[in-house]
Amino acid sequence: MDKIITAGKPIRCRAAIARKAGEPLVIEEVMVAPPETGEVRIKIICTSLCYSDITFLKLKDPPAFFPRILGHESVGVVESVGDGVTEVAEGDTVIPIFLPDCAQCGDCTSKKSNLCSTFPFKVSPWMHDGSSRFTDIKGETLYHFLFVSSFAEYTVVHMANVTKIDPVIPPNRACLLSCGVSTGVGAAWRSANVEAGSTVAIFGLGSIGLGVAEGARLCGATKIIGIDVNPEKFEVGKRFGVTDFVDSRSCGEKRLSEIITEMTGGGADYCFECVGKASLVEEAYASCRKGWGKTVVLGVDKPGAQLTLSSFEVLHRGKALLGSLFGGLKPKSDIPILIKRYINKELELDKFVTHEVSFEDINKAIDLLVEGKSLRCVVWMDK
Ligand code: CXF
Ligand code: ZN
Repeated sequence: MDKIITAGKPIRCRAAIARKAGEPLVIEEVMVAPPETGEVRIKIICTSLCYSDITFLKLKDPPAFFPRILGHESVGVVESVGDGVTEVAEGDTVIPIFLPDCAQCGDCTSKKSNLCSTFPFKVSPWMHDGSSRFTDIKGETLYHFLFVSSFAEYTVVHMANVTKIDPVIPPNRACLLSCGVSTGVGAAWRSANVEAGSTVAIFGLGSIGLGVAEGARLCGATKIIGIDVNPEKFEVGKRFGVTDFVDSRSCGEKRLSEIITEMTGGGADYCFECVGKASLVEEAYASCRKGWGKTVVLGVDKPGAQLTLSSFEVLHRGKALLGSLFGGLKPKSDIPILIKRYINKELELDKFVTHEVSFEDINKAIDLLVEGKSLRCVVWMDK
């Protein structure tokens, strides 16, 4: 059969649209415009759910926008490329990643940063040029999400947000590397640079916290303390290398940081805040070792949330506090390394996938995550 030529023309396909805050996604036919200069159109193979999709579905006001195509953890195949695209070609397997990497600016060429200056990361409802490639069947514009919008059979992504990968990794594992798991693993590996023999404290054992545990285990940490409000998380955590557990609701008179300081003989070498709560960042900072302790912030708090740290403590304790988007990973150079480590059976991705559903059941995947029943639910577009 002759191949249907789609390049250069709009594609009509299905997408799961967030029409109203807090309501189930609606699968509808949409039009996906061809890629503009520097962009690619991608046929999504599978996508997984990250908690940020839920956060932006539940929010009523900006930075939430409706109608919108959510989704930002995925893998796909390039269907067509826009002008000037040389890095990938039709048929290549790619991972769209919310954090841009132009590979050329002063930040992208520096080992010290993963924050691109040419295409600064922002929580925007548009492509980088301020426009959309999606319309619904009535011609109404649909908003993008985190430069990815993977809850669709086809999406358009700028090359700064695309990493070409070796298709040897199965798609239902590759998609995990787009956000949550990479963020956790990267935070231990790149942001903190955890050394063998270190002590680590992880505040919040959701997928990101468990990703940190996996990264810390890979780096050779010997004591990995998991802290969570739900004691059942310890059993889950053990499978990810968590060696000790603190139930943050049963600290009695003591502050969490007193308990961690006692357990580590003076404070953990590395603390990771994976919940998104300013008071927990303060507790994590108080839990890390004077002189060399490092606290890494991964959780996303409410807009405007402020930290309160004693200036005296900051001066006298000599600790570091670091923010970490995408775990400090540089998408184009670090994701291929993580894939090699998965293929070499070092990085364990399989244990993060607790459920798999077909696209028609995407709302089930949302419910599983909201109810705390899944770590990662993979949604197959074509099964
Ligand atoms: C997050 C990172 C911080 C802003 C919102 C989205 N990334 C992915 O989940
Ligand atoms: Zn995410």
